[in-house]
Amino acid sequence: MANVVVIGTQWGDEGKGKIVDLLTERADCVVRFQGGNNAGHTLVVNGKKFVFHLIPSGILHSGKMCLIGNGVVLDPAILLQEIDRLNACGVPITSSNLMISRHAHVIMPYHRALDLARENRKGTVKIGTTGRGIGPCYEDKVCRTGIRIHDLFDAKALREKLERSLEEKNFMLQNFFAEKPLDPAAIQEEYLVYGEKLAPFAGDVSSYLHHVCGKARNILFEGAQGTHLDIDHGTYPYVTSSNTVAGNACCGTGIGPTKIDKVLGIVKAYTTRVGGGPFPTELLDETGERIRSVGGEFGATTGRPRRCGWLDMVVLKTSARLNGLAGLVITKLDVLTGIPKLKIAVAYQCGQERLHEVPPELNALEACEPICEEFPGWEEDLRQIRKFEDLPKNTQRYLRAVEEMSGIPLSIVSVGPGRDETILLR
Ligand code: 2SA
Ligand code: GDP
Ligand code: MG
Repeated sequence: MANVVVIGTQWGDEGKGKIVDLLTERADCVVRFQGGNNAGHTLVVNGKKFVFHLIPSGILHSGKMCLIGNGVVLDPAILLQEIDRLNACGVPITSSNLMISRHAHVIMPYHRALDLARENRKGTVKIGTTGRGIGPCYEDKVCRTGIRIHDLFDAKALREKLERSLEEKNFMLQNFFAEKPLDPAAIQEEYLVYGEKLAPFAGDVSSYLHHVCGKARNILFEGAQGTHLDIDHGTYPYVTSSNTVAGNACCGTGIGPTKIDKVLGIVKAYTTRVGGGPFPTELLDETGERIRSVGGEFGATTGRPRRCGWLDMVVLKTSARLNGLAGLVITKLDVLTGIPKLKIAVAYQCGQERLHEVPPELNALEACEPICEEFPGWEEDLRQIRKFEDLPKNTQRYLRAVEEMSGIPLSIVSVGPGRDETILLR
């Protein structure tokens, strides 16, 4: 292996968790670099299901270091719950397998309150956030009023920051959203306890990774959400509040770009999206419903039904450019079994223009109609297959078409949620 960034190429939930778990066998450490507990990364190992929101998906392998970088926004109660749950099921979490950056920003109760209040306000654009306080926490980071992990270790500094923040936040909550104000003393008390519990895990993630890189060892960078949810490059404003593209693996952990060897793009064999925003290949019919129920397409954090549609090469080609993809992993191929005719969008018709990449502004994208190519489906169950040559001919044709159209070589194919339900190509 090498230092590899694993990125979602669509709108999230491509199966990044499963693939990161699989690749961890060959890695030394796994690091999250953006997002927070809006993410839901699912692993199925020996028939047991795990959903991780903050803890990197390599944690089930013993002897591997999992790290949460400075670019992550961290809700301490959720992280502590995940730690407790893992400890309870026989996966001990200690400072020798988990490190969190002292510089990661902390999601506070007012971040969650503001996120929900904005989403619930009538007459405004609904992004369809997860309601976890992600956006407001990143706002405070950029505004330089955020609270970071190391602030939870200093009662006086924490109280001062809380009072300053709450002056403004309570004004907004009460006067603009007609919500209850929050009490700094109660928050201070609660968060100092979190600080005490998290202190053993806090460290300098950048230095740790630098040391690992110095020894030419293998780091996996685990992306969350997907490329088209990127705050700069995604379908703004229907995006999350962090940079989800591969470039942020550096900023979100504190390592230099020369240390990244490869970017692997995870592609679901069809497309899903949860939350608002344009989705050119969305299927609002029986096929969409069938994909949702066979694929179990419900939010791993909120349980919301995910919108489903055909695979979209315009989306994938744009992702290839934005991330510098060197390899593809296609997941959930088994979900397409039994659909007689499959479609892949190969371009968009936008007025008189034919586009091969996602147009940069939302109104243009909303006016796009997908131009689809049809592929014959297959009836065979794929979940027992472990070699590319053993896949039905039509499945092979579908995969080769994705590879040819994207120009990116196929590395791995996933035919089921289990760690072993995988075909390795190279
Ligand atoms: P937020 O909460 O501010 O990040 O929401 C902004 C948009 O980002 C989308 N988003 C996601 N999309 C797909 N999967 C995500 N994780 C969960 C999962 C989602 C869930 O694994 O299923 O359980 O609902 C995720 N997180 C954020 C979100 O839908 C908004 O469109
Ligand atoms: P992530 O956010 O990208 O990690 O993806 P999620 O965990 O939110 O959603 C992916 C879902 O698909 C999870 O329930 C996985 O267990 C499941 N999954 C992953 N790969 C496959 C696959 O190849 N086939 C099937 N049927 N399910 C898969
Ligand atoms: Mg997910």
